[in-house]
Amino acid sequence: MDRNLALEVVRVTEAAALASGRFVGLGYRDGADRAATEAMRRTFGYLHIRGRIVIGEGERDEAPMLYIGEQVGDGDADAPEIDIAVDPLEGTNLCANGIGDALAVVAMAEHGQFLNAPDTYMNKIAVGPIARGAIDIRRSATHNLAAIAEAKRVRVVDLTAVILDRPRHEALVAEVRRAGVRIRLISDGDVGGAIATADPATGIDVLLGVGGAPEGVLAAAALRCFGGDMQGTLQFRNDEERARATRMGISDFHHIYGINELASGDVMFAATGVTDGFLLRGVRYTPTGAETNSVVMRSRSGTVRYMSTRHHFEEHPIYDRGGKLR
Ligand code: VTB
Repeated sequence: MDRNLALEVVRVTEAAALASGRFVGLGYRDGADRAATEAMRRTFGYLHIRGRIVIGEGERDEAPMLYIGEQVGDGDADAPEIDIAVDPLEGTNLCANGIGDALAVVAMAEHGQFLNAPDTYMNKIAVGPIARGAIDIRRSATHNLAAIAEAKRVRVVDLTAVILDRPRHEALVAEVRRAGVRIRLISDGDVGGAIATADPATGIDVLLGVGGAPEGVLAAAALRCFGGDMQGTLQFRNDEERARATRMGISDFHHIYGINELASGDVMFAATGVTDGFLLRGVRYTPTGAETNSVVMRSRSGTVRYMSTRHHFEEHPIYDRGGKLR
């Protein structure tokens, strides 16, 4: 994969953030998601790749755009074949309600390197670089928290965990509290929560709990670039989900996926903030355009670039609420 691709792909997440940023706090989930998805898809057309969506908006019959299997990019015969994982608007509710940490996210890898995760749940544990190697999802949260604290040379009570605020996490939250660990309960957006573990400035040490499996692959791609660590196990709610997983090539329903099985090889990751978050500022519209804040990374080099971009709408397309370019 050409390393310049990482710098190109940020245009795609910027476009999605600029489009969905118009919907912040409007309470209109579908509009926000559609705007992000349309802008992202259109911008992919400018990339010199033969891209295939492997993690996307859903299966072909349920998603009009960026569905699993969709081809994106300029499609030139000499363009590299790339697998792409997207979440045009991670945290649709966050955007619709004007809450922090809504992100536009893309990860790319050479063909076959991402787990083709079915749209089921995944139990996850994610940490930043200092605690790499200290986690074991087979063990209790209490055990993991002690191991993470030891790796980070802090007391267990100095740690902060991020957990999705869901009834299914009642026992987990109680256990973490018993350990004395502080908790940031988040309403949505566990990709952002996982990424936050990699940056000491966020004060977040670990993500625990069950979220979407596709989001798990995106988080793993980001943590590969940061040098963090993650493990996940799929969780199925019913036989239909099991059947879907089987169709996607999964045979061992109890497999523990390490970070390199979720996202292997040379991985690129880009995210742009839609609303202000742990790591990134949200979109700001200005008299002449807008400003976005993104992170772009590659696993091979471990380079992490934070990028502030000033967009001029007179020179370049305006992204309005319809997600249309004018
Ligand atoms: C998480 C989170 C997403 O879904 O994966 C979560 O990252 C899991 O699903 O932002 P439930 O909402 O069913 O718990 C989101 O909240 C929405 O896609």
